[in-house]
Amino acid sequence: MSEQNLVGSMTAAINEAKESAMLAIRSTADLAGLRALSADLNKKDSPLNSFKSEMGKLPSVEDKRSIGQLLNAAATEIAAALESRTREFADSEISARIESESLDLTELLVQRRRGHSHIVTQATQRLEDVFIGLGFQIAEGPEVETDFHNFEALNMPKSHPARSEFDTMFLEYGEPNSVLLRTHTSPVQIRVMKSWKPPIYAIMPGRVFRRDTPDATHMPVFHQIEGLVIDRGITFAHLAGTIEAFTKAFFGSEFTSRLRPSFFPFTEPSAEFDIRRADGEWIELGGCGMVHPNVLISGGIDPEEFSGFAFGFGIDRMAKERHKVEDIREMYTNDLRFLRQF
Ligand code: FA5
Repeated sequence: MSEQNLVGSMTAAINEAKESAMLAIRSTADLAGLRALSADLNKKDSPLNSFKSEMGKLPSVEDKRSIGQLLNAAATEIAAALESRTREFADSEISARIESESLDLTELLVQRRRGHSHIVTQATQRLEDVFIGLGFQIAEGPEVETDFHNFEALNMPKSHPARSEFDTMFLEYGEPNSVLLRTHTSPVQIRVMKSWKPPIYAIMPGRVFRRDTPDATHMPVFHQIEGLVIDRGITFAHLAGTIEAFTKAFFGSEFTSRLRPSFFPFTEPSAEFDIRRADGEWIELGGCGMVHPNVLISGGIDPEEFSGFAFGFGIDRMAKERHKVEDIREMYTNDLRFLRQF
């Protein structure tokens, strides 16, 4: 082959090798493939590198130089293509990783519905706030009570007819009929009198139990709030004034209340406390009266020195009236559609 032909065919072969290298670079699918291709292209016996030894066959210096320049240009072009393809893969791999590792935080933007206190708990807290505002302190007593605290100390000895009004649930514990689920919050009066010294201004909210058949205004388990004031010179006027202030604060100024004569063994005189609804109907909310001297004595307080008043209201009925709920049982069906309204 003449020298001219040799240069011509080497030039064509170098260009072909370069084009096929460029094509291979463009068709690699990922960074690992590109790295393997780069290693192949840089091998000593790769098509382009093998021309470096072929070059020696060229007799003239000019031809060696021109083929050498062609090889260098091809190597530079291939190196540049490898580098730019490497960067392309690296960029898209980073984007893919960012995409796969990113956290979807959109759910945090969705407002979760928060739960809230039950309508009766809300009423209890509001009652506590009203009475704390009037200068009262909160006390609590046990739900499982003794016959002594629930009846005896409240001026209801075993033979007393008023006991039958409280349909009592007794526990099989100790002497028969000596331990029970408290039928009202009044036993807490005795516990407070025994452990605090007058002057006493206390409220005692809690759960009570009676064998009542459920209906629109009755539940076998319900809530009461007891009030007890013991001080020097306390009269029925203080009781009436306190109830009036409480009614306005709890139900609003449009509600009116009345006290009607009644009977409780632990108060003398006694009254029933009613409020008047917008439809004109009177609703009984609780009992009240001046603490009976026998009860003061049971609590270790001298009736000659101190006098006081007490009251016990049904919290469930108050919540029912405040929110105009038709039937008290609705408050305990656990129907979220009902509960979410309050
Ligand atoms: C008593 O329980 C007395 N201890 C109240 C008292 C305290 C009087 C201090 C004097 C001094 P009575 O049984 O009436 O009283 O109940 C008081 C209130 O509890 C009732 O007016 C009513 O609002 C509520 N209540 C009574 N039974 C139920 C029931 N089964 N379900 C829901 N609320 C009830």
